[in-house]
Amino acid sequence: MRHRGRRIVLILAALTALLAASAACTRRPSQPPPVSGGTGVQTKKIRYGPFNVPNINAPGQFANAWALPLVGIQVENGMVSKPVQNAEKPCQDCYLTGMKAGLEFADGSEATISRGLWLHHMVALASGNGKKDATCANSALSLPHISVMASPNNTERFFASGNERTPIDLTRTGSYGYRVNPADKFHLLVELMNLNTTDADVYLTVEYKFVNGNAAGYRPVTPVWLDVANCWTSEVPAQAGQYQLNGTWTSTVTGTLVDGMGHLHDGGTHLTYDNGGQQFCDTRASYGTTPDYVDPPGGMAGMDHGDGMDHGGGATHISEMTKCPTGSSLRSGDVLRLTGYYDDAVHNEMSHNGRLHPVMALGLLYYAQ
Ligand SMILES: [Cu+2]
Repeated sequence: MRHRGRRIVLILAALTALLAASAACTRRPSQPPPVSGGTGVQTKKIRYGPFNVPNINAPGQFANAWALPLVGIQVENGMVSKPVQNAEKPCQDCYLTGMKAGLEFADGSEATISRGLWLHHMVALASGNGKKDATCANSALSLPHISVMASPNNTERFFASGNERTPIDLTRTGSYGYRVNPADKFHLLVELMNLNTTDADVYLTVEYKFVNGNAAGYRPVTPVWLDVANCWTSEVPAQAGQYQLNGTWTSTVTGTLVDGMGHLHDGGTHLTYDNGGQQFCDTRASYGTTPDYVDPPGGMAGMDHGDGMDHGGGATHISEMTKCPTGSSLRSGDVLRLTGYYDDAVHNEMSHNGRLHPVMALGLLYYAQ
């Protein structure tokens, strides 16, 4: 109890910092004009930012720094974690049929691991009528929602990406999309990492595919977020050896799976979902499948290997996660469980100054009725 006063002071200080950070975030006009697709599907890539990412020797800047020690996590150097309120929408009255995140420099070239930059992760939330977060709506406290000054009862997480940049495609089995209404507002949570010895200015990009509201035959999906530290930081301390991380949720949703993904950090091998013990998805991690996800041989100029950061030359990092098969059904009352599998004998976990980086096990499933 004697820590309570100090904790409240910390929380107040963090909320003040968060408000200041949110006010500093500005909207940016989109760069390219919409491109028409053959079937009424349009593509629009929006650039968000710029975000200044501190160098590997500078302290990280976290909007929710106060919350991390409560779950045994410390803020690392070379990282920025920032909420963006009222982020630009690709369309006003439409269905989003696909989304893919990216990270780029001002000149449009990709900011990749091979250049020392990590799209650690991003989360997109939508506020508006009927936008109730399936898995956090009944939670007394939901940190992702607080971060963008919203409530899980009017705001839901509808897209997320890690560094592996898994694309979401809601048209795998038919004409489905994520509904966007004119009054809805988008928000982002962005966490980036820089392993160079100089600060970097980068832009988060999201390539949206969408059909306008009057497109015939499209039906809405409900996003279901599952997470080992759900409604909280999403990150948990890493462990040594072989271990599993679990998250469960009793469904309030009935529908059929039209797309699904999982996200792990380095050290992860695969992530499964089951419904009442019946496995319906096993998403597998691949490492270093393109040169963008491999540390350059002998390291790169400016990348610091001298202080225990385990990113030596040639190390590979998660570059792909396979998608869930479609078609499984979910009913209200079913118990949905996610399990993330880690094994540091198979793939190294990230560490800095001898401390393991926190890990994640999370995913998004999209259900249609
Ligand atoms: Cu992550």
